[in-house]
Amino acid sequence: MARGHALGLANDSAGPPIFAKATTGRTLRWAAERSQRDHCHQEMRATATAQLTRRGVVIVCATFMNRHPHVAVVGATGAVGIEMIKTLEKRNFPVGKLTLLASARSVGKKLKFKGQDIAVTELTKDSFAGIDIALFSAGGSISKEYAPIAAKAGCVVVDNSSAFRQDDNVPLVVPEINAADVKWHKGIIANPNCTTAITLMALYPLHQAFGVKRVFASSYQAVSGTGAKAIEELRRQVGEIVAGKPATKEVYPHQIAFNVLPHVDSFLPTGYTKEEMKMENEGRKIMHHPGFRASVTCVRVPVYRSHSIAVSAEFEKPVSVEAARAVLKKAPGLDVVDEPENKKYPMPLFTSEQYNCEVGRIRKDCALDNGLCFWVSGDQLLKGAALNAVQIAEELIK
Ligand code: NAP
Ligand code: 2RA
Repeated sequence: MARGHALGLANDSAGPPIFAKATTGRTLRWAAERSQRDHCHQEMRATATAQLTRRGVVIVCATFMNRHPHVAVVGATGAVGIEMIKTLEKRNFPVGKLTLLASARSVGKKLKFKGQDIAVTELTKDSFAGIDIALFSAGGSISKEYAPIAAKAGCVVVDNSSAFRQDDNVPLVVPEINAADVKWHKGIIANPNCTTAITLMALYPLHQAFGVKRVFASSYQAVSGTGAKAIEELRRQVGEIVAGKPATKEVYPHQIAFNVLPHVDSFLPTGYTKEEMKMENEGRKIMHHPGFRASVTCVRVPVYRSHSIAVSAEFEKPVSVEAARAVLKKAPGLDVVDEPENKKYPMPLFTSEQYNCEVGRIRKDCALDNGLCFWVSGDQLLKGAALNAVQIAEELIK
């Protein structure tokens, strides 16, 4: 079994269950620590948590992960899937074996991993036997159908789609913010929306220091956020227009080359789009901040890669530019690029293919009390998808 959940059982196969009489939190910690120290096979790591029942019995719940896991990428041929493969390699993730899955259309294709050609195979219900971690990036309907099957087969799923993000039984994780939530997964962990993740890389450290109440934001989202076909659409339309021909449309409802579309994802009865509501809904869950409010306008722009977001944030406490800058300079996964006098500010051209997000244009908001404006840019294929997923996988094997 690749992954084991056990109530009262804290070893990798059939060792003695750890039940202990306990009355204090100290005993609970002891039970969890002992389960890891004494009963784990060398090649396995356990995340153990202990719970005190009403009858004073400690129940240890342990989840085991192979330290050289067999990893599957579901949607391996897509814009995100390709980045997942590259990120696993670049970060030297200790992949024991790599399985690449996509639709029947891609069977026969080969993709490189660490200098080797790996053949893509078709995703089926039987694809997950023996797989420890599956990075899903093939759209919401595929995730809804196959992620529960994978989890049932003993695999931990890290899902890039929106299918499980609001499910109370599924942690939604940005490792720089709420890595500890990985621990309570029940087989599926959700990766957040890319625009939300990139915004929170700057907003969350400010929230910790000043307590965010609400944000007003506009996004400038790259076409690769819509997937491989949209990258091709922008390329094709640029060529057509430069050649004096009419732009042909397949992916977007309007021409995207030399245009901007105030339309990302589908419209809700409120007039907002689903994409726009993700900032509030997912932001609340990731930051553990149920009162967080966000009014967002999401815009698709003719940029190939990296999303940018203009944010006006209102805080509980007074915030100065200097104090905000000091906080942001220490934030993990974030670089402050803020020298407008030297024409230095974050731009998608420069954040593309970078792991870190960048924040700049930091200034007091002149229309909000305790308000701050900033501009954040980040590679949504990486921090908004592949990198974040691999970071979650790294948490799983810690
Ligand atoms: P994409 O470029 O269109 O790739 C889609 C992938 O899914 C391809 O590998 C495709 O395989 C596979 N697929 C489609 N239908 C399938 C099926 N029936 N069975 C198995 N595989 C199937 O899309 P993407 O941009 O990578 O996005 C994938 C997911 O990640 C979506 O849920 C998206 O919302 C999410 N996401 C994307 C981004 C981003 O910046 N792009 C950011 C965050 C989250 P074939 O090549 O064989 O068709
Ligand atoms: C977008 N948020 O940019 C999505 C990524 N799939 O459309």
